[in-house]
Amino acid sequence: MTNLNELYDAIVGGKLEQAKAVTNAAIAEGIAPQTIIDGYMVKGMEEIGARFEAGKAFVPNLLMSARAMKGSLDILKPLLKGDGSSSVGVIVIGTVKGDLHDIGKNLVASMLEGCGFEVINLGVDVSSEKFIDAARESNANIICMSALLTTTMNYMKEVVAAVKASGLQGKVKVMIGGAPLTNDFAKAIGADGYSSNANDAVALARKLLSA
Ligand code: B12
Repeated sequence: MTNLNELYDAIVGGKLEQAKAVTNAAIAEGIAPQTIIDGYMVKGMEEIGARFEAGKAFVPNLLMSARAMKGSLDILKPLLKGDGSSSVGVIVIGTVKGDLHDIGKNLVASMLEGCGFEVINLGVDVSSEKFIDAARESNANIICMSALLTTTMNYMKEVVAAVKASGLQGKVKVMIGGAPLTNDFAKAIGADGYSSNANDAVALARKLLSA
C-alpha cells in the first residue's frame, strides 16, 4: 500500500522522481486526487514555507520543492474531474506583475479546468494590459488573479481599474486569491470575489457565473 507520507517527504525534500513515483502509485491504488493534493502535497509546501520563514530552508530548497510539486500536479491534472453539472465559462488566470509564484495559481487553474471551465493561463508577472487583452480576445467571463507577495497584491487594484476603463466591467468578473489576501482586501479593491483555496475557487467561479 502506498505511503503518502513519502509524497509529503518528497515535496518537502524537493525530490521530483520520488514525488512522481508515489503519485503514480497512489493513483494506481485509486486514491482520490483531492486527498493526495490537499492532504500531502499542499501540506508539504506549507512545511517548506515554514522552514524558509524560520531560516532553516533557502530559495534553492523552495525551487526544488516547487519542481516536485509541479511534477506531481502534472500527473494528477487530467484526473481532476468535477461533477460535470457546472455551467461552463471562460477564465483568464495569471499571477500579477512583479510576482513569480505560480504553484497555487496553477493548482487553481487545474481545478477549474478539471471542472469544465476553459482556462487561459497567462503565467506569471502578468500586466493589466495582458489581462485585459486576453479577456477581450477570449470573451472571458472571469479574470482570476493570484499574488503571494504583500508588495505585488496591490497591483490587483490597477487591474480592477483597467477592467473598468476597458468597458469590460459587467461582462467580466474579477476573482482573486493568494496567501496574503483576504475577503476584506477583495472588497476594498472592488474585486467580485476571493477564495483562500483551489476547491472554493471552483465554487466561487460557478457562483459568479450564475450571478
Ligand atoms: C515556493 C515559494 C517561492 C518559490 C516560487 C516557485 C513557484 N514556481 O511558484 C520561489 C523560490 C521562486 C520564491 C521566490 C520568492 N519568494 Co516565495 N515563497 C514560496 C512559498 C514557500 C510557498 C508558496 C506556495 O507555493 N504555496 C503552496 C500553494 C499551493 O499555496 P498558495 O500559493 O497560497 O495557493 C493557494 C491559495 O493561496 C489559493 N490561491 C492562490 N492563487 C489564487 C488565485 C485565485 C484567483 C484564487 C481564487 C485562489 C488562489 O489557492 C491555492 C491552492 O489552494 C511561500 C511561503 C508560504 N507559506 O506561502 C514563500 C513566500 C510567498 N515567498 C516570499 C518571498 C519574500 C519571496 C522572494 C521575495 C524571496 C527572495 N528574497 O528572493 C521571492 C520573490 C520572487 C517574485 N518576484 O515573485 C514570502 C512573501 C512575504 C510577503 N509578505 O510578501 C513568503 C510568504 C515566504 C516568507 N514568509 O518569507 N518563493
